[in-house]
Amino acid sequence: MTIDKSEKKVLIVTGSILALFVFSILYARGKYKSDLPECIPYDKAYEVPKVNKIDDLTYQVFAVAQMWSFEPSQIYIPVGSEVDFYVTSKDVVHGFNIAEKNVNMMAIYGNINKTTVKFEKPGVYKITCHEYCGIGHQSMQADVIVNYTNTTK
Ligand SMILES: [Cu+2]
Repeated sequence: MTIDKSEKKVLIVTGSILALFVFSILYARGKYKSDLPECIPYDKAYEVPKVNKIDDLTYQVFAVAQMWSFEPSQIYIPVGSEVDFYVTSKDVVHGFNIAEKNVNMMAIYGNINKTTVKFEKPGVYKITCHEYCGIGHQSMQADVIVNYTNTTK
């Protein structure tokens, strides 16, 4: 059994493209420390928006998206904090993107997505919805305000 020359070429090209894709994923994972958001078991407690202070530089944020806002809408944390975001939605599917941070998650009803972000530089980091969710979509924003010591409850 022989393989046609042109079939051989197609196999080589396809194999090279696949290898390039796999390499790109591994490279991005290493260089940009990209990670998949964690999916954790659903619990009604996550539907109550809040900021929990674990210690001076460790916080938990229960972020709740709903048409058309995020709660809490202002999150105050000191510089150098590490924040665990637990994201859910009360209605439709929303997006959860934090500017300048490698966070691009979905907020889904009945689901909790978790990610951890470290804020090393002071500033205001915008959280926006990047999944079209209706007429008020463009006004869905919240702020992570870094370099303050008081926290929203
Ligand atoms: Cu939206």
